[in-house]
Amino acid sequence: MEKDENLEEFRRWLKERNPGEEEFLQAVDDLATDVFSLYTQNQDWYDACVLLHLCEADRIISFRVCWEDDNGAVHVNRGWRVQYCGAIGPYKGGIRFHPTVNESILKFLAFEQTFKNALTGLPIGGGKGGADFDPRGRSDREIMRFCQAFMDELYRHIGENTDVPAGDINVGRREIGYLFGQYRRLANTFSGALTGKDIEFGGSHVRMEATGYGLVYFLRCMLAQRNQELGGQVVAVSGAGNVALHAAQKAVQLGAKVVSLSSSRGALYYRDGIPRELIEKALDHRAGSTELLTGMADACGGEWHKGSTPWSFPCDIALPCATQNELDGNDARALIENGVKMVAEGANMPCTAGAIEAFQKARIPHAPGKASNAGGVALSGLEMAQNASFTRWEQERLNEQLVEIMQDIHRQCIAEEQGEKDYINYHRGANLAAFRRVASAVYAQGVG
Ligand code: NDP
Ligand code: 2IT
Repeated sequence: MEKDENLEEFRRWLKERNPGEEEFLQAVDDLATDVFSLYTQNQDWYDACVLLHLCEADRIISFRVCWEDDNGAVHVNRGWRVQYCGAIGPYKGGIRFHPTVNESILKFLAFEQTFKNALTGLPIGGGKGGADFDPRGRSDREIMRFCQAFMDELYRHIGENTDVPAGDINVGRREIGYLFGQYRRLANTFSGALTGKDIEFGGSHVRMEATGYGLVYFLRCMLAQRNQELGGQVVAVSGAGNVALHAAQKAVQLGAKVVSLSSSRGALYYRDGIPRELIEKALDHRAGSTELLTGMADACGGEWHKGSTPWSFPCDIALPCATQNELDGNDARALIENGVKMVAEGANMPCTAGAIEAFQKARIPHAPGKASNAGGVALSGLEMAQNASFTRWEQERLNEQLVEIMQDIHRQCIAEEQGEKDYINYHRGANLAAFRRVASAVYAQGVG
């Protein structure tokens, strides 16, 4: 039996080849389950082992990051860049700084990114990077020195036509500024080798907002498909970072009631809806998420649920926007019991396989991150286009393009979905549409 002749054989092969890499196995399994028959039925792709090709990164660079804290103590961290698939364009994807970062997590993120980027329709390949660095409690100078030390190695592997990193967890505008400055000094070139830059040095309008706003634009398409509107819906959001706050802001602007936000230490719940001014003020905060949310709870009279997630609160729509596997089967069942009608992922792979199964069984439309959070990387693609043409586009035009891209991704999901009449399996739709584009590009460029 060939390893890609039968899904069970394929799974066994994959597991043996990537021992202990749970997140990577989860991400590949999720895609392979949906696309396996499409793959085996396409003789060209099958003969060229396209699926097996896509189970291996083009390359993984791992390196030492050595830096000095404010007291002169030296720290040694580990950094990575996973250049997963360059068949559609330069490697593209964020950088994450978090103590939990490891090769499995970055491989899963780079794998997801490859298919997400394909859905945007833009010429961008898939990559992801990061370090096992914990920025919590570090001074601004320490963050700067860490970013510089990280770039001391990374700079030789990236470039506007090679690999273009951006932000992810704990890497935002400030970190991208430090990373870009060090890249510019070392490479002695001013180019669009990173996205998410400050508007004053090559950044794009709407990039900061794009993931959260794009998520809500996608959600609006899902609701419209069912002849529903966002106005008046009760929305539970998790996380309190870039994606969560911009999603909350846009949802409230469009008339929804956002009843929760969360951090790694607990959840804020406010039944009457977190006031818009508080969400907007939060976008400028510099404190950690927990300090921010406990402060918000005091300011609006909301409840702080220490150690909890938002998934036990009643809501119509759930938007997990914090991190991978933050919503499991039990959480999904609690949400369903409490009346959830729709779920759209702002984070990458926030729902476990058990959660997805529970939503699908209950016929709750569930959008996977590779479709619903693609707005961020899409705007990054537009930042690359502006940098390459030495120009800057207006905010309104970029927002319209973001809306169109999210509508187009929604259309692609539906076009692929030939399931039941009354229920759209966005998961399968996104996987099929994305795989079709990546597999065609890999095949057309020859085995190698
Ligand atoms: P931020 O660093 O801005 O915010 C992350 C938020 O998630 C914080 O509130 C953080 O709380 C919380 N969080 C992090 N880890 C955990 C955890 N283990 N358990 C519970 N909460 C946690 O990151 P982003 O908003 O940029 O990213 C959030 C998600 O969205 C990630 O999955 C990322 O990959 C994805 N994403 C990001 C894009 C972007 O453009 N930034 C684009 C597409 C997807 P605390 O401070 O307590 O850790
Ligand atoms: O997960 C993601 O899509 C991101 N972190 C954004 C990637 C990018 O290159 O803008």
